[in-house]
Amino acid sequence: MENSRIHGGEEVESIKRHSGLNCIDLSSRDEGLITLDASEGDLNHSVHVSLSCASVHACSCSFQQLILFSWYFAKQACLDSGFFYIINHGISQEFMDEVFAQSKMFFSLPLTEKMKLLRNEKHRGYTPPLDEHLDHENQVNGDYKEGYYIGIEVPEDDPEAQRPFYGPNRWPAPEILPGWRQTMERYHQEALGVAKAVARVIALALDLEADFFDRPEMLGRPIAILRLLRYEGQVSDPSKGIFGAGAHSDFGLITLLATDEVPGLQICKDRDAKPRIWEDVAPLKGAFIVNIGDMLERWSNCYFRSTLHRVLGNGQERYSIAYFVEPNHDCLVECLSTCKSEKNPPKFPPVRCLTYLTQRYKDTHTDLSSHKNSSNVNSIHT
Ligand SMILES: O=C(O)CCC(=O)C(=O)O
Ligand SMILES: [Fe+2]
Repeated sequence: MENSRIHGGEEVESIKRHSGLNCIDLSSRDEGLITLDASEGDLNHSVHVSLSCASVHACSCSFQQLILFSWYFAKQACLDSGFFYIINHGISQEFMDEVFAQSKMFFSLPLTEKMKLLRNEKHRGYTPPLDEHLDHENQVNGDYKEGYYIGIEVPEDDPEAQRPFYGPNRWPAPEILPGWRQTMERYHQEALGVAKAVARVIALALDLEADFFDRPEMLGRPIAILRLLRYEGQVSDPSKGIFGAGAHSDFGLITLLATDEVPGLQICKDRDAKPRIWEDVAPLKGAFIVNIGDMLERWSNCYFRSTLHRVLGNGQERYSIAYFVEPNHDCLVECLSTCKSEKNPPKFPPVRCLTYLTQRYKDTHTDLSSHKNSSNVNSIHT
């Protein structure tokens, strides 16, 4: 079903219900086998992919003839929309439920408590509503969501702690939220394992060695940022520039997104289309929604596209957990040898990860000094 929104006599966007995303099943990652389950359901495809091997091993399953196409499916997921689900990723449902429960407990604290943990210049801690403003062209205010950033924990006395995006995290006091820190640290670690597994599939899909992204300057010592999110139960109105999260693409290599059962996420496969067509991405219990970030678009010379997405509030409170995966500060993000040719020269100049990421955070986040009197936060909570 499709419907359109008319703004000033001009059709500005069109909503197409239900984007059928590809689904990759990671359950065989320790077996060294690649199998393909071509079952069809709500999801377009379900693919079993080995992540622990660089090449296709013999496959004893009855779908042998389909093995040849397995990378095609992995690749297809990236080419189709830059978004796909992964299931059987190894993080248990019980643990995911616990992370969501702890996230809810944090956000239900009084605003004054949360503001004590306001994000710092290293992007650690609480981000109040409107702190992020993702789409300056179409949003009147910022995003109607609050968040909490947790990065790689680097102790103060470690020289690496001096680097941007590294250092100690901000943690709620254990008397207020017992076990919170332990839960988030464990999730951070487990999510990084899943991200590395997905990065191996992506490397293979780009005709690279499977461990290409495992190198120290990449995901060996990554900038990986966990972000808890809560959308207040507000109804978005694109015609008035009100969004839960404005249209954007993520900055890094990939993002792993876990959501509750409340819908709201939409993708737009062609950012230049007029009108833009937005497709709903349905929540899928137990799955991560994976999307490709802008650095991977640059690495792959636009072969894999980072897809525009946004969140529309429908009046229900909504929780999600994003895990943003970026390489090390010093990583030079430059066109991969497998993605360029004489006829297809690099479309972007090389850029250092830190330079790029710093700029993107600056472009999308409020100046920290504006929170000094925090009147913009209070005004939307009264
Ligand atoms: O909450 C969601 O579903 C999406 C969040 C998102 O896109 C982001 O934080 O970059
Ligand atoms: Fe995003």
